[in-house]
Amino acid sequence: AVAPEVTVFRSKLPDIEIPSHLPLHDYCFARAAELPDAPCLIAAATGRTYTYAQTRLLCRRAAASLRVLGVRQGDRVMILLQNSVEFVLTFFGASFLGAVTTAGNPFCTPQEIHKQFRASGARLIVTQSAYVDKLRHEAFPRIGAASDDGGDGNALTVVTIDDAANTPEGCLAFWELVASADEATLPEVSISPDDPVALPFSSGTTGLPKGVVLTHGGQVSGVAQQVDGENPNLYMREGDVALCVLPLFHIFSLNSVLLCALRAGAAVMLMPRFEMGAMLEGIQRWRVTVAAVVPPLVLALAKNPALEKYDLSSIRIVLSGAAPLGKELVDALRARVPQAIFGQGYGMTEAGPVLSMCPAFAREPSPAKPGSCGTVVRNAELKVVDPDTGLSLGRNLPGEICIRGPQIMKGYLNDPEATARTVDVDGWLHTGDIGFVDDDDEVFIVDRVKELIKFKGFQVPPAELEALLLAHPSIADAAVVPQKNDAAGEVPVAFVVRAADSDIAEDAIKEFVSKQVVFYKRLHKVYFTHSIPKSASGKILRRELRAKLAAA
Ligand code: AYL
Repeated sequence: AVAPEVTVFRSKLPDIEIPSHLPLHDYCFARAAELPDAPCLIAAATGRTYTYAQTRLLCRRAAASLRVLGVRQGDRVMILLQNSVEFVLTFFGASFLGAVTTAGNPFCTPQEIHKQFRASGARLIVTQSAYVDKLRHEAFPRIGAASDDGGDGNALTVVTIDDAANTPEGCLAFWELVASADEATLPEVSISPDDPVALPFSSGTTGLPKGVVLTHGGQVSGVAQQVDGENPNLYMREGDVALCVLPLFHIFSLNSVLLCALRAGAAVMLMPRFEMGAMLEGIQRWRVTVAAVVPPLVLALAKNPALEKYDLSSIRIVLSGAAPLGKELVDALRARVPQAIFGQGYGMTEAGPVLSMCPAFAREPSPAKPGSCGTVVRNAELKVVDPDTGLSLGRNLPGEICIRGPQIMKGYLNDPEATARTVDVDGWLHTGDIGFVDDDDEVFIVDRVKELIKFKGFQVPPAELEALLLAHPSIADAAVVPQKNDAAGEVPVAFVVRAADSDIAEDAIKEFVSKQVVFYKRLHKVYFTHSIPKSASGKILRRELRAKLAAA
């Protein structure tokens, strides 16, 4: 039989040489020797600035500290922090040892944090004192130094970044460890490109959150595809200041802001949380040039009259990602930041994460249309397939977007079945996104075939909420689907079949869920129904439920 023809879309920019043999830390700090005194990290909250030489040295001391605590190559370290210098030091500290970082959202509930903690196999958590009570939940091992656990080796080591005087009982003070660490004691670690470096969690196209194994070689490739070469797709250079307000525990900020900025020799302005006044203040004070945002942030900026009071003239790039950005929204903000180029990146945690990037961000820019997610990154292949037949589609025909290249995940942690469902034998990663490529090679995302709900760019896996609902004795069956929402993009809503004789009310169900989940997973509405539509094989027919909502 003749193999069916495949239309493969490539970047308009030529492929580049990728130094994927380098460990991620060496790759990202490659310019530190040349730019020792250039600003690397700016802690917006305190105004403290760390040069490239200082940052690299502190990362190596953080590595030495982790090693003293028993962290070895291949071990997992959990970070539960808002954006901070300590986040960066821990991430690279682990990398220097060949250890793997799994970063969690500190606002999650103890149960949610515990799931990631347990699945990752971490034994050490770097956090701040405000979150330590969550780790005292019964699900976690007892907090204590490895030596005082009675010898069973099961104690949980917790390092807190607060002033030493505020270190909670049983925890260790980050800066005391770093101050007494000797980077000269760091062993030579031999790291191969295939070794894991980061373990973010994502539900992918179906089911519960899973660990996404991202390797040194993969992350080096993913960053290089954005910022390396003669004509970088996302042009950043020394002197640039990148706004880092999106959480580093999400791959967008970690990869496209932190790792890309460091590789390019730019500075990263770290903001612990989104607070409009502080953010505008920081942009003005530190002359931010590259702002990574999500659509709800664009909306908040566009609506805020206070913008007029700040000098935002330093911004030259506004990179939006993680959710669709409409033309109207861009137009609303453009007037306030007229000199900036607005564009999108399209990414997925499993894809390493970037699939396509606005070509107007390149050193030699080419235009992008409103609503487009840019063109596929260099050194990668993108195709669009019919979601039913799997056959490749040509230009302007919407289908499931697939990506292949050195940047994609190695697989899901300990889950070969889920990996095989997502990355096929030919190496194509199936995104579960519906989109098309137009005559100018620009990618447009139009829909999603996967279950995922996105609240302000945060992942809300329906399967997780459905499992919680089904555990309630008054609920016989349930399905959770996205509903369109102006402020958040999408919000999760539930269809619920009450158990026989139950008259449980909407509020009781909402509260039952709220108590167990982080804020963005809360149900916004409960619709009572007599049955959940399912396929013959028992799969929820989510499309039918979404259509019902659209009609309502
Ligand atoms: P995850 N437009 C529409 N949908 C998007 C976009 C976009 N620009 N970007 C991401 N999505 C959706 O794993 C899409 O459904 O990673 C995709 O499969 O939390 C899903 O979000 C993945 O969600 C960048 C720019 C990273 C974006 C990202 C996104 C990471 C989000 C780096 O430079």
